[in-house]
Amino acid sequence: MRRIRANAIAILTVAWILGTFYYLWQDNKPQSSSLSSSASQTRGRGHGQKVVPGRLEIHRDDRTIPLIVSQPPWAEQPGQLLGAFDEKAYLAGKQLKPGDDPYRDHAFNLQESDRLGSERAIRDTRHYRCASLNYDTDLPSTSIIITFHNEARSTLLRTIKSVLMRSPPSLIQEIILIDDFSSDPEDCQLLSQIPKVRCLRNARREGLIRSRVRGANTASASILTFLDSHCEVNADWLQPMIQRVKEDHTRVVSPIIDVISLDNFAYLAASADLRGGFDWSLHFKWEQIPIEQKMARSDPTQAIRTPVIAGGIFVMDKSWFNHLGQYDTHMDIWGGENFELSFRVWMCGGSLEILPCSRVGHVFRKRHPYDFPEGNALTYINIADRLTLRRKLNCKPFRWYMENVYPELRVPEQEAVSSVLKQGGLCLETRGTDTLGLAECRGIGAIRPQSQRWELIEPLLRQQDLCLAISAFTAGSKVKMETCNTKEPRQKWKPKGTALQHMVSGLCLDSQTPTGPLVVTQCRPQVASQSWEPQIIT
Ligand code: UD2
Ligand code: MN
Repeated sequence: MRRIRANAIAILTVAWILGTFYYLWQDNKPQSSSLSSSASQTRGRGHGQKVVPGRLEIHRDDRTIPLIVSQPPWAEQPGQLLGAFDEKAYLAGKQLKPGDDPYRDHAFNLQESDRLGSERAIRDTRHYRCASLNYDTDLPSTSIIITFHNEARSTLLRTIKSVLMRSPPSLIQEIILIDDFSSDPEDCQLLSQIPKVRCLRNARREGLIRSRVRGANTASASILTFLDSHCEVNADWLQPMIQRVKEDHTRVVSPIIDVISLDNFAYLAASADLRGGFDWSLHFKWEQIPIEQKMARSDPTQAIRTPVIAGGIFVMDKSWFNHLGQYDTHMDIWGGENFELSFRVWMCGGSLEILPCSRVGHVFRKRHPYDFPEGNALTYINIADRLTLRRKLNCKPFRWYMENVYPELRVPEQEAVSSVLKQGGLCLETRGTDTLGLAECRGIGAIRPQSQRWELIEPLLRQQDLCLAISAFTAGSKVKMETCNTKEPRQKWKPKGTALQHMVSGLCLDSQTPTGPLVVTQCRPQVASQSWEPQIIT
């Protein structure tokens, strides 16, 4: 009897383990576009200065549309989309040999991409409210520009096919491929057989910047759409972008860039709360939308202002692209052009947006799969022509950009040394964000507590991302800490002797009673409760 029970338990245990494995395997299958409950992916590079760290927060968003996007009504016979092009022969023409490392040539799993085929259903990752938006029926058409250097056949074809299948045909004027001197010229020739596709081949390696300019110069539509050569566009990706550009031709818009796994090609939804940013080594990064903007967003379909774009996927009016001086064609191979264009767009009268109702998947890789013939160090060349252009266009200075477009960016030159601010034997201290007070000075040197470390980077008095602010412009008002914003008048301070004066109200920081809340009062010279002696922390 005991043996029977033991056997039954063993059988049940084995069945349970097998069941769990089967479930996990199902979940990881690339065909399945559903997401694991939470995942995160970093992207980075091993190429010296051109490392692109950044973080894409991938999450399961239960508010997305549960539909699977496969074929829209206009693509009832996908065969017709490709005309005389022989897909099978094209894909069979270049295949991974048994034993080859599937990551070697493209820095993604080629075997998995080839296995998937050129067409598949993916999850519609938009917020469900996106599906009920209406777009103008007379939207202008666009020229899609895709540059590639030794792209895998299956990923490139999937990019093209997803565009043809998931865009209203009337919006696609043409797809311009620029073959940036790939080793095999046949890819370009074969793909040109697809209706609407034109392929131009560079006579030497130019890099993606000059290749895109070449594509833009030959484009016949009034709107340009740039894509990388390993993308997969999602449902209704194009209409929101063209609509925004049609309404205002100075807008440059990009989609939310979803993640296609470089390992199993699963299509994963990226967070809708991110915008583009950078640090002072000019590394692009995804960052959270500032909290004030997030709070003000009542409509999840609304455009998100972004200081910079990732660079690969965007829609821009052609005449605006030309007016702004296209790209700096002295830039080689890869990198930096997204910053240069982003700054110029903002400073010369335009704007940059991410549109949450437009989603495009992209295979983010961890290394460049191609070489940099001249090396990848940035050599500084004469930029006189670009400076002349900026003057001609009457562009605003970079300071304007920092103050108005990206006030959250900290400026390293001004990165003041940290100090404690002493009054008598006590130190100015924060207790949460709402209360400030005087307390015994704690620790010495580098081990001073964060709550007693201050940086005066005029006009801000900061503690990391929080800044000292007055709550009202009248004497006796309390002070508090809030997210730094150089434009916020309540946060502007300057030293006045040993006092700290609020620039707009002219009032001074005052401790009144050592235990009471800190306030601002009329400035009075040499009053102990208004004296703040900085002592630098070494
Ligand atoms: C990101 C951008 C990319 C570009 C780059 C900075 C996205 C999704 N991607 O890097 O578009 O802005 O940042 O420069 O935002 N290519 C050529 N010739 C070359 C090298 C590359 O045609 O010499 C092609 C390449 O095949 C691809 C595109 O340019 O289609 C972008 O290159 P990438 O995919 O290596 O860049 P990525 O996505 O890491
Ligand atoms: Mn790419």
